[in-house]
Amino acid sequence: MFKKILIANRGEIAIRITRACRELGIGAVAVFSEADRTSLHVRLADEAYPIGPSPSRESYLRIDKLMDVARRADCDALHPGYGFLAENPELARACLAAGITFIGPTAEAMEQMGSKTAARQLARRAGVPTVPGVVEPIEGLEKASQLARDIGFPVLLKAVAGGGGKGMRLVTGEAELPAAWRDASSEALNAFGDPRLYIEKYLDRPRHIEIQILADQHGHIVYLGERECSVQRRHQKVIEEAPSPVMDATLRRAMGEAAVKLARAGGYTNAGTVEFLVDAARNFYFLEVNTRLQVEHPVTEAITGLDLVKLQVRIAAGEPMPFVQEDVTLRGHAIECRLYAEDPDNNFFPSPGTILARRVPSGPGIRLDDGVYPGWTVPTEYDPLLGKLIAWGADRGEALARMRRALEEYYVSGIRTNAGLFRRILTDPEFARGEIHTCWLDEWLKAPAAATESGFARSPRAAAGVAGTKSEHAGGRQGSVEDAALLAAALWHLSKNGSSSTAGSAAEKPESRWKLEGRRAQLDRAPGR
Ligand code: MV4
Repeated sequence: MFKKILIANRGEIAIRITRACRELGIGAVAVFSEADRTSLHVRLADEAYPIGPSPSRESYLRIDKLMDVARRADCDALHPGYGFLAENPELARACLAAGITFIGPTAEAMEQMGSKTAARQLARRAGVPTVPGVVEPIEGLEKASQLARDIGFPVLLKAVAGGGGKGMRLVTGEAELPAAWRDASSEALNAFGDPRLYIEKYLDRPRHIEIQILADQHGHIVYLGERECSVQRRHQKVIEEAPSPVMDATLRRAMGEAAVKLARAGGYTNAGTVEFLVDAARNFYFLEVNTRLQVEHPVTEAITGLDLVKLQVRIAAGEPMPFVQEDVTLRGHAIECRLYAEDPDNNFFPSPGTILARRVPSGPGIRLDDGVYPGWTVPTEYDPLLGKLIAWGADRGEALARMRRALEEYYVSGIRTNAGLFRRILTDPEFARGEIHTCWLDEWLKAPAAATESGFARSPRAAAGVAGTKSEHAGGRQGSVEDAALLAAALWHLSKNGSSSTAGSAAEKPESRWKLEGRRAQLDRAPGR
């Protein structure tokens, strides 16, 4: 087993990896940029080394600096976490050259999966269903036009180097193709330095369901069930859960076995995720492979009882898989909310700043993986993810109820967070029924009236939070008797409980909560209701 692992990351995931190291009796070595000098991941590690200025280009993305620290600190392995260099084959190569074990797949496996067309070719060869379309980059507009007619509109243009929806364009008819082609390829060139595109049949409102796989270096590959990740905003996951509400044992086995087949064909090792689109008829189509530990891995851990990071480390050290597929049993249901320092009522604008106070939820079925503490300033330089709140329950209903309860306990002051948004989503009837797809959240956010109605069912304590910050409540609408009554009730609540923490449970975004109450009151007065 390794003696010391360099953790080439920051924030909650660096802490998650440090925890695995501790449990395995392995030293955890942190790195930090200037902006992260006082960050929690630095404090919790055994050793910590500076790697340069705050911009990630000059610190967390510098392979030379990471390798330098790994050598100086005498590390025998490196864990890349997610983001930054996690899927960069050059880091895996540099590790190999320095005699340091990269905790992840080989550079070759990462390269193959990095090209979306190469991954599609691999899937086709392995007999894994792909969306109808091409597996080679398209040469030019004329060729694209002919292919689009063959496939049949609507089609999607996608970037060969793609990811995150960049360089992707929906084309509903021939006439739109030239402009879409130009836009998509210049966007792809900008984002990835590679303008090449391919083309797929467009699926209407599919779900995003991904299979977690684990492969050791001795040819044993298992799948650890799926994660439903359809609740996304602009291609960013917001809520994930496991199992998927649409899954059954037959489909799970079919998708799991497809994922394993693909991994085997690609010579894949360590933890990975095979993403699929699933249509309304529950046909599944391979989308892409993520060659890293994912943000949402805890929901899989919650329902399998496995520790994915420890398994990654043990597999990288050459140990055989400690169990077989038949041993993998899924128990209960888990859901994860990504807590961000951002303002949902101001176009999700990042809200960095100093955290003044924080109350962490706990109790049955609750896990909080975060990387912050009161007095710490959320840096402006990086993704403003504060952490992840995970709820487990015996079934989906219990998991959702526990998540709602935990979100009410959660309180942060000094910065805005998206916790209030989760409180609203989690009371939405469609969400509660699991009727979600990849466009669901973007549409939900565009329909404030629907969100309002579904977002009403909240506790009296949440209402107290509304008045806890009185200044912004008017929000451009007329005051009313209802407002006055609500305000009085909330103030009474506050005075009775005294401390600001009581009001805090829902206080990050008072303005919208006022609007919610007000709109609901108006709806109640409307004729016919
Ligand atoms: C699609 C699709 C519909 N049809 N491909 C978006 C990002 C990229 N990874 C793949 N994406 C999609 N590909 C076909 N043929 C719809 C999406 C899509 C999506 C996929 C996963 C998660 C969220 C999404 C949001 C919008 C569109």
